[in-house]
Amino acid sequence: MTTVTHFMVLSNGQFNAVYNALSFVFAAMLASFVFFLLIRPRISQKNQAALILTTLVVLIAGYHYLRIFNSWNESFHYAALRGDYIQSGPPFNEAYRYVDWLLTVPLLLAELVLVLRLKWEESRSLIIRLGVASLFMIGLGYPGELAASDSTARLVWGGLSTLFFLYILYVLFVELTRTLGNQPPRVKSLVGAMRWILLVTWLVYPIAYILPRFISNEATALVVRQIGYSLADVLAKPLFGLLAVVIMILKTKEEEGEKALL
Ligand SMILES: *C/C=C(C)/C=C/C=C(C)/C=C/C1=C(C)CCCC1(C)C
Repeated sequence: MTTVTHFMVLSNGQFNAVYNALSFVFAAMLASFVFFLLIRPRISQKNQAALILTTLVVLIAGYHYLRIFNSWNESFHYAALRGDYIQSGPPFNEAYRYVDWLLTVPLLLAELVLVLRLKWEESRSLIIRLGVASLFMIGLGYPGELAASDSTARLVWGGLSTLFFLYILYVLFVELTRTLGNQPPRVKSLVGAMRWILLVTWLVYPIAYILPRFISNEATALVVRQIGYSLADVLAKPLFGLLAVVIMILKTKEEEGEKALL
């Protein structure tokens, strides 16, 4: 949580860049939520579990973006005489993001496993281990987020959190690969794409976490972080979900023949 305890000033451009980014992400979450609901009848019964997860993820994230957006608007006020924005309301609350991740990250990982429709014992073991690791990754990151940006505490908590991040990557890129042998080629390449999107977009979060250490201007650091998180969230949730839906459609077609064409 970036609790700004002293007076911060944002230029017009800085304030609006974050305002527009947050508003855009809210729209993307809302639109993908409606899309996932509408596509439901075209997805077979066996693929519904993964579809429900992706629908919940964008619903939860959409709700939190609304709260983050409101918090942003409440904590800065336009100073007409100066032509910039002054931090004058309650502190901008970034705890919403951590609550959001605590719920959506295990769901996203379960979605990636469920979309493959492996044997239940295999899926269960993967989902439990990925879920527990993700709770540790986020839970351990949070105390560091509260610590000062140049503190050792931030590095230590961030480092512990990263160990669990590496474990998740190990499970996805080593263990999961072993189970991909039985998947049809098109599904294999889509799962490959999902894993790469996951890797590249999830790296944004630890980078944004450590960034304030290297950007000394507090306002710039805040703006860069918020825009970084916003972009990562659009790719990691709606876009990731869209790829999962394409896999579900392919699997539905496989079961029901061509009549299930989109
Ligand atoms: C939709 C939200 C997603 C996919 C959030 C993902 C968040 C992470 C991968 C966070 C990772 C962190 C570290 C690896 C170290 C520093 C602390 C965190 C929590 C930012």
